[in-house]
Amino acid sequence: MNGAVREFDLEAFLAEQGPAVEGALERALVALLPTLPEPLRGPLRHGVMSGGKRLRPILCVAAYEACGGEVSDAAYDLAVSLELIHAYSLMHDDLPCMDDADLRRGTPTPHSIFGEAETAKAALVLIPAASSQAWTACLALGRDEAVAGQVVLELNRAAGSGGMVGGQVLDLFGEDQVLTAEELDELHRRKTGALLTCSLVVGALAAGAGEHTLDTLERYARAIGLAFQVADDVLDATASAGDLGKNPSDAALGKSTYVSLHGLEEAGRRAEELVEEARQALGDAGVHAPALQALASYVVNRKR
Ligand code: GRG
Repeated sequence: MNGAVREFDLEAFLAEQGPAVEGALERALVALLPTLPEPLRGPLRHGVMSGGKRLRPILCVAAYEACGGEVSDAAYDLAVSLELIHAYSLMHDDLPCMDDADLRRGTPTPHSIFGEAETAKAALVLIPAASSQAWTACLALGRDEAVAGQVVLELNRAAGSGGMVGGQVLDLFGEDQVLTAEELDELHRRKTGALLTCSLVVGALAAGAGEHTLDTLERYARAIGLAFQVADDVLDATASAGDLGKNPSDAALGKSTYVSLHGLEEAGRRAEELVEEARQALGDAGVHAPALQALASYVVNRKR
């Protein structure tokens, strides 16, 4: 572990990010909810405001700062566009036609409180809302329309069939099958990795980063994206529902995981290797980003 990581107070950093992210999510909802019929407001608010680590906006803001951006409300407004996509994905993922989960983040899932139909509809509202939010925030940060357009494109690519939706399809079709190691990597690069990677790319683009820095952050992001998923599989296999805030489900759904394919010990080793790879990417390129260095470890050492 290098000195920068040792000295960086991640707990204080996360404690500071929390209210800023929640505030930006609240601003987004205040604009969005009045445009919707009443029955969609409950599931939407619950899906967006039920907690969570807020990792994607935190990574986005950390990348923005690492690339010289000055943090402001607009930076958080941009960052939460990623969380809006993430929130929709979780609302849909938990529906009976997908992973059929009643519990997430230690609380009942939106459809188990508000019903499937209203939850499915409310979640869809978040997809265009995220694009509008990203566009407006980029312009507010002083970027031109070309950069704002690039940001919206990256967001939609990451969320789409080449990214998160495509990964989810592979996940659903992979149930009760033994995937190869390559197939599992590809599934998670898309399902989880694409949006995590996009979080850093969007933050960097909004700060006006050049190609070299963008490449570096992408290398970092791809490594932590996979590390995040390996850690997720380890947690699903080892932690209790109380600790996870949701019911472990991989085995029950017959999913191939890093643990089922490689075993617990090897999965843990792989996660650590990926964290090192992420840190190395920053170090090699001379990107000074203590928050990102520390977040790489957090991704695998988190408890839920
Ligand atoms: C199949 C057409 C079609 C669409 C599906 C539902 C969906 C679109 C995609 C879901 C993909 C998905 C659930 C990805 C996220 C996986 C994951 C590891 C979520 C947990 O993320 P955390 O740990 O959660 O960051 P918190 O609660 O901290 O926000």
